[in-house]
Amino acid sequence: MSPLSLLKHASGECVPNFVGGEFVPATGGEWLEDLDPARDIELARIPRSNSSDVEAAVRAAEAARRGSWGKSSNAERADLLDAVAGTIESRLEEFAHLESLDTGKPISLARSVDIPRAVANFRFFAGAVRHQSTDCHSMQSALNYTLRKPVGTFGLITPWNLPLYLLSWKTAPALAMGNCVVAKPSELTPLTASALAEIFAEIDAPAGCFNLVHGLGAEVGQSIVEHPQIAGISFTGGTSTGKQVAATAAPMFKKLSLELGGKNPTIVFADCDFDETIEGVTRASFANQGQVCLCGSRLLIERSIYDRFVSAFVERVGALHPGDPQDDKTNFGALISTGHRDKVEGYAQLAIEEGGEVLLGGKRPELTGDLAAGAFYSPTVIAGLSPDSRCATEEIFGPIVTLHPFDTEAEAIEIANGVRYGLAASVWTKDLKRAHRVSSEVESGMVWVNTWLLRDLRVPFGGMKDSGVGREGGRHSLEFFSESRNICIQL
Ligand code: TXE
Repeated sequence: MSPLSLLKHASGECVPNFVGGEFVPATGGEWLEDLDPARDIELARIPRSNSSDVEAAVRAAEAARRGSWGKSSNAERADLLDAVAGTIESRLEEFAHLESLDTGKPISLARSVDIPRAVANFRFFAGAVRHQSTDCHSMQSALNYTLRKPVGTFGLITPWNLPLYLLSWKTAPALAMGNCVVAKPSELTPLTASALAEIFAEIDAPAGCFNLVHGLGAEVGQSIVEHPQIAGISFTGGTSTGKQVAATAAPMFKKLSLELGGKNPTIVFADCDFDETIEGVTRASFANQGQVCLCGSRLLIERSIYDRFVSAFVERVGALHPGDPQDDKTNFGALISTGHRDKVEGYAQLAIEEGGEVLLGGKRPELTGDLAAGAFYSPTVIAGLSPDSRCATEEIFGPIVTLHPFDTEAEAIEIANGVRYGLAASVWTKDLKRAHRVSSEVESGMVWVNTWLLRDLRVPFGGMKDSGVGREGGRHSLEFFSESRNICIQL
């Protein structure tokens, strides 16, 4: 494969599915348009697959499980994942280009975060399974040992904000543990998943261990979740979709991991390191145009530094300028689609109706040329809203943050916990005891102190309340993607 073939999809060609090690068109012959959100023009066409295509992918996966893949050793699978990692890494620039085109994110972000983290995910789970150990419990009269067996074929359903990164976060542990997968990326960002399929083909991965079916969530996604031979679903996406996935999968007793939305609090105390906090909070608020489920969209600030903090924050955010995602210097890209931009814009309007004051942004930037039609929205800072207003409690998933002063630690915790979500939080303070106290009281799957999005791949990743069920990461992923089997031997 020449390096440039990864980019061929970005020229209006119809991207194929990948089933049983072959690139195949969808059986129905229908297709969907995949757009460049920065220009609102067609990038590629993807198959609008249907349940027959899902059926073919599941059959291919089940055949692989009965074949050589089902008999592979941990070391062989680890080698495969390392080969995937190495090949992506050698094409990092093309992957970054493709991801930036498809999502509208700045290429500098795709190059420094999305693609390197996808590489790291494959490498990490290669190492984890290569060095895996299992439990042994000895009794006086017997010995127990616990094996971890593959579960079967998993459906992996992923969203549009971090396409390759999140797909690799599921694919790597699923394959490491000897399962097969049928992946369905978001129909809005299908390209790097197809590029990943090309890598599996290029390195001669056993046919059928990794299958990719493109299409709409309500059609392909739903068919995957409903399929009786899909043993488990790992889903990342919106909370309402997650509810539907759970309602379909739970009565079939499928293994289920749901990583859903967030409305994450960023809690700034007066004793924080001011400059570092401004920098960290800006990133936590607006990374990937605020389209990361971990972004802190509610900024709670201790009243004694509120005015000083807000003016420094607004000045710092003002240095983010929406621009061409493909330009190396751009620090703020496009949103995922004009439809999503309209939703974000609707929330800015709602904020004004709810009594909020727009301190920065609140409008579309004026871009010229082919970017004029793009899905851009300026980074937006809103003050004066009640913490229980709709804008401060509903997930917007875009570049809008709301600011809320607080007087006491207890009040900050009460505001932080006053939403239906519980995914991530960050706490900014130099007081170590306070950091421990607040982190322990905030209802959240993850809390960062004086930092944000610092990831160790071994730690549990996931949320509570409406932010989801289950944890990914390290042994949590290895356990989710396997069944434990205890064997007790009488001595
Ligand atoms: O997510 P969807 P969307 C949030 C965010 C965003 C909202 C909607 O609030 O505005 O979700 O985004 C597939 N059965 N997050 O519309 O629809 C779909 O094709 C099976 C948070 O993209 O949940 C896609 O592959 N699958 C999030 C995936 O589900 C179905 C990141 C996610 O799409 C399906 C992205 C169905 N019935 C959005 N319907 C995060 N937490 O990271 C859709 N899909």
